[in-house]
This record gives sequence, structure tokens and C-alpha cells, in this order.
Amino acid sequence: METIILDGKALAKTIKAELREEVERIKGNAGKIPHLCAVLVGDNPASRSYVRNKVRSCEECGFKSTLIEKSTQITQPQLLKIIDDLNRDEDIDGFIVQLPLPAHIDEETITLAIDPKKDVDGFHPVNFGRMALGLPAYLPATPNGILEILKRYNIETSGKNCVVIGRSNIVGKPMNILLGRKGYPGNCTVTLTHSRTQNIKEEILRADIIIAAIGRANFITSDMVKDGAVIIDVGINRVDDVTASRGYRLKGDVDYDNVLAKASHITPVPGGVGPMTVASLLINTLKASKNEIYD
Ligand code: L34
Repeated sequence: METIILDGKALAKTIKAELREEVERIKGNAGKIPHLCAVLVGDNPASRSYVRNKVRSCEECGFKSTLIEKSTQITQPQLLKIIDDLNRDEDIDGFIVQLPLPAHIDEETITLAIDPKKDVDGFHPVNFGRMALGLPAYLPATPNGILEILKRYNIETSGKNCVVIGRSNIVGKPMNILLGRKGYPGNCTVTLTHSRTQNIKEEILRADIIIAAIGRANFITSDMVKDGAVIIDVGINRVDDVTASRGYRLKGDVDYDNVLAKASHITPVPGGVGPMTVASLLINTLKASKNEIYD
């Protein structure tokens, strides 16, 4: 059987066109134009690129966007002041503080300072807890992007063995919860694996659906993959490549070329989960502007 490439880039484009239509309608009714603010600290090149994609996507959808850029030297109190201002700014529907932050700033303190109503990343404990309980919440962007891929490609999830690799707060942990919940996509039997998992290869070999979020290029090799598995590759690793114009290439956590023939479906890197992360953030921002989760 031919492997189906899960085209996150094309899907994100479709979703953005839908969002744009909705914004046109809102404008026609003199409603609130969704307004996202992104706070970018420091000069991490990957973070810059991701935030640039977010701002550009806002423009494509007719959203308002504000970018606040600060140097690595910013102090934690200064950053907390910015967050407090954003919490109070009536025009801003939602905002994010791009991670990672410099080592002298405590990410947990920053996350806790964001008003859950404006936490369109879904990282605040209130949103994470509501998600875990199945209450209305902003779902974290990468996991929600993955659910959208599964949904829009009509991939069966009920009763499937799903193995999540990596237990980060922003991908592995929420993915474990979301795919285990009742409904579609969901009803999976989920195994959450990590650096201390014994016999990780055997665990992954049992998977009907693999969610790879490890952060190591080519970690998942073809000997770890069952025939017909659905593979979602969350990794975006920069690998040096002198032949590439930027001096590097993006590589997933999956050894794509060698795994391809075994997979029934697979997301490429780039052009898979990344663009869907951005689209999901916009979906949350629209919800925020319509007070859909909180009022
Ligand atoms: N606060 N921090 C906060 N929220 C987030 O949702 C993120 N994340 C992750 C890192 N830190 C964050 C992102 O924005 C990862 N992430 C993200 C966003 C966009 C893309 C990848 C990761 C993306 O657009 N990827 C493109 C290629 C981009 C490139 O050329 O570098 C892709 O096709 O995969």
C-alpha cells in the first residue's frame, strides 16, 4: 500500500483560509477582530523563525498581531510587567511568551503570570487542568494540531495502541491525555515513553500510532516501526548541512527515508506538525476573541 503523506502545510493553509473567511464575516458584522500578541525574548534563531511564522499567519488570516521583542538581558520583573500589561490590555485577545526563555528567567513563574483567559498556548495550569478533565480549555497548539491532522485525514484512533515518545509539558504529556480521552480523535490505549523506558524499541513496535517528540534527529528507525503504523513526527532538529543555503537542514525525530515504506501515514519535517502548531494557535486566538472558552 502507498504511504499517505500527512501534509500539515496544506492543511494549515486550508484552516487559515477558513479562519480568514470567519474574520471577514466578523468584520462585516463590526465584531471584534482577533488580536494575538507574541513576546519573543533573546535571539534564538529557531524561536525567531517560529514567531515570524505566527505573525505572518495572523496577517494571512486578517488577524491583528503585535510582536514584542526583548533582549536576553531583560529581567524577570521586567518581563512580568509586560505580561501584566498584556493581561489588562482590552484589545489583546490572547498572547504567548515564546519558549525557551533565557536561563535566568523561570518559565513556570512566567506561565503562571498569564491570565488563563488569554493563555492561547494552553500552558497555564488552569488550562492544562481543564483539558485533562475534558472541560472547555485552550488546547496546547502542537497537540491540537496533531488532533486536527488525525481528524482531517479520517485516521481511526479508537482502540488503537498509541505510543508517545517524550514527556514534555507542551507535547508528550498533553498528547497522552488527549488521545486517551473518550471521543474522536481519542479512545486510544496510550503508552507514554521517555528516557527511562526499558525496551523502548519493543514498546514502539506495538504502536499503531507513533507520536515522536524526543528532540533527537532520526531517533525512530525502521526496525522500531510496525508495518502500517501511523507516524506523527513532532521533532524539528537543525542538522548541519554545508550544501544547504542556510547551513543546516531540518530533520524530524523519525528516520523518514527508511521508515517511509513501513508507514501507512507519516508527517514530513518540515511541512508536517510545525505549520499545524501555528494554525492551532490562530484557532485558539479566534476562540479567545469570541469568548468561547471563558466569558
Ligand atoms: N510559548 N513556545 C510557546 N508556544 C509554542 O507553541 C511553542 N512552540 C514550540 C517551541 N516553543 C513554543 C512553537 O511555536 C515549537 N513551535 C513551533 C512553531 C512553528 C514551527 C515549528 C515549531 C514551524 O513553523 N515549523 C516549520 C519550519 C520552520 C523553520 O523553517 O524553522 C515546519 O514546516 O515544520
